[in-house]
Amino acid sequence: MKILKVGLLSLAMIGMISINAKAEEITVGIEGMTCQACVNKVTERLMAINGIEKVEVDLENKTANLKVSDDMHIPESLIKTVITSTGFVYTGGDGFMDMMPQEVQDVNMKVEEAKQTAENLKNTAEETKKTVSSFWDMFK
Ligand SMILES: [Cu+2]
Repeated sequence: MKILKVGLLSLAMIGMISINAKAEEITVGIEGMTCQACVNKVTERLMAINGIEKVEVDLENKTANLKVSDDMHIPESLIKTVITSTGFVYTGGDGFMDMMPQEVQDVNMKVEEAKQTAENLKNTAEETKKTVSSFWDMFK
């Protein structure tokens, strides 16, 4: 039973330290949508793009928020093409990785990696503390 407890704690630790890269979040402007059918059409076409996980269209504000899968980058030109070919007007976007110069992208990636490493180290330290304290609890 005690061995099982230690085993479960170790599994929990492994789960905590798995790498989880930050997903790209994009906001785009779309002109020409007039009703829910337009919203559905835009949502459907954008969802068909490989790497897009979630689409939230705001009819009133004429925007769409796109959640991109981890480690995937969606070029602005692709979104523009899809929106235009669906019959609407692309009015610009925010959050695309390809809008930034390569040097900025590289620095951003390094910062994200460093943040993740720091977070992982913190989690590992906390879990080790918990494991050690649970270990001693078993002898109480
Ligand atoms: Cu419509």
